[in-house]
Amino acid sequence: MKTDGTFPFGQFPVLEVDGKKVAQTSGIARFCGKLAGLYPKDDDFAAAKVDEVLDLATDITMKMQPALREPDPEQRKLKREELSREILPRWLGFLENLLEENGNTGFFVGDSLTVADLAAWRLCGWIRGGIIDGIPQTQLDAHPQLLEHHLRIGEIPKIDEWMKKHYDS
Ligand SMILES: N[C@@H](CCC(=O)N[C@@H](CS)C(=O)NCC(=O)O)C(=O)O
Repeated sequence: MKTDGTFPFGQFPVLEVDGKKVAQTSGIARFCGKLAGLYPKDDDFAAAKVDEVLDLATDITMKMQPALREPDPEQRKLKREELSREILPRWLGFLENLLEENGNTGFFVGDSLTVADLAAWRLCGWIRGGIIDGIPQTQLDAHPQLLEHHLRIGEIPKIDEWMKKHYDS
């Protein structure tokens, strides 16, 4: 199927670099991470662990879609209750496990910031931001390390600055 070329697969996100486009969240995140020094360069296993978090974040977003896109109000309410009670606790728990498995360094991979931390931070910010009806701002409270990670990453000065510029105005 041909699209008009604006969105190669008819989906967000798309990144345009020097007039050329690249789609798919993980590929874009890896590209940006490499440019910014936030993706492992010489350690293929660490790189795979970053990819694991990027793809898990995408999986969680996909798990949320049926409840987010349900058109019938009654069904939507039921689906969002299930999302908050069962689906999110299970999948956010997997993210929390990864933080523990990395030895509670405060980061998902190794002992410094990578695009894996940024992906999880923004996913959690969306989930606990109070903008999704039926998903409470306390959704992360059952995952204390993930919540702590989310709050701490958000306090990194450059990230705080970026949020103020893009979200608070
Ligand atoms: N595999 C893609 C999935 C992207 C995706 O599902 N994008 C959604 C928004 S979150 C979209 O643009 N869907 C088309 C639509 O809503 O019409 C990725 O990871 O980037």
